[in-house]
Amino acid sequence: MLRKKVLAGALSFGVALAVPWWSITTETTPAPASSAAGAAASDHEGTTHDDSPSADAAAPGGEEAHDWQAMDREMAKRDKSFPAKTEGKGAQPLEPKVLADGTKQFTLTAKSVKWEVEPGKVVDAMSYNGAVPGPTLHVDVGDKVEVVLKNELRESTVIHWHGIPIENAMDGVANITQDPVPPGKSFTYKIKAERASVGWYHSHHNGTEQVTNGLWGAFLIGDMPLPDKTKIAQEIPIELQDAGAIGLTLNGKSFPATEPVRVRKGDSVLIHYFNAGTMAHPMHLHGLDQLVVAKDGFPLDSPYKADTVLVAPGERYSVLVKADRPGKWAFHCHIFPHSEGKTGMFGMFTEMIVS
Ligand SMILES: [Cu+2]
Repeated sequence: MLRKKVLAGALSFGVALAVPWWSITTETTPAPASSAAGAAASDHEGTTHDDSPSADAAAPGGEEAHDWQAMDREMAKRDKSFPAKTEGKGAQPLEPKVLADGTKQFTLTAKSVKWEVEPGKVVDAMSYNGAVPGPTLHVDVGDKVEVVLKNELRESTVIHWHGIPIENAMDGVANITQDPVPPGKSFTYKIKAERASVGWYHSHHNGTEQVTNGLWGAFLIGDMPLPDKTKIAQEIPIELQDAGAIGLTLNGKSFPATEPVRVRKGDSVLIHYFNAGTMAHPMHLHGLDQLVVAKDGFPLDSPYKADTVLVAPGERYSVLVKADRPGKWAFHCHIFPHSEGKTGMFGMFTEMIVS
């Protein structure tokens, strides 16, 4: 309500442009709860308050203002609830069944699931084996691999192996390389793990819905060669989504239910970003350098440092982070409408905690 009034006021009288930038800054920036901030805001006492998230910031002439203290309280409550517990965890390693001839066999069952994206937000998702993202498959170079897709969805599906060298008939694109797998049926994909890869798998049937609703996962082959033969303490997938039932998430969860990356000081961690979503996300890590070592699983001849790595749909970037500064480092998509708003952090935000 207040927002509409404010906007109407600004449009009718053209006052907005007359408001000096510093007064806008004062009112839009959540101030620290200090006495100075309290004094600065004291001229707004007694004005109409609107605690709803739609209460807007700058009012023409500073006559009307929202309740910044309520805003701070709401933000703090949400931000400090991190890491919040939710049901279900995606992107977990899946052990293969080893067949008599040494073939590593995985079974991925496509099925509907109620998926808790953040506390209290449960969506109707599609999943492999009941989790979003689906299990992480990791095999060695030279392995013979079979993946049995069982379709328990109410519509047909297929699996495409993105970034994995493969025979055409196994490429998993409905009506291009195979018939769609109908509900109740299975299909076995045969893959020879030819070379080290940071690949992923996803539906290629009604992809707009099936992928954004949860049908994707990571598929790693071999080990990434690292500069100076760096020993890593952890290898972590960070799988991005921004649409469908799953929405703005890291590994299938929205802040405050995203999982922090916990690292011991001095350790190195290898992170693989995967973008299963519909737009590019600049992944920004505070305080620690990201050394980009591979693009789409291909090791770079000249790794480079960045603090923000833009990951477009379908892409993978592998970054090496040396945890040389202790602290709780914000780690988020730098498109703020994907990660931070007037109710606090949300969506694609987590922390790298170095201790
Ligand atoms: Cu983003």
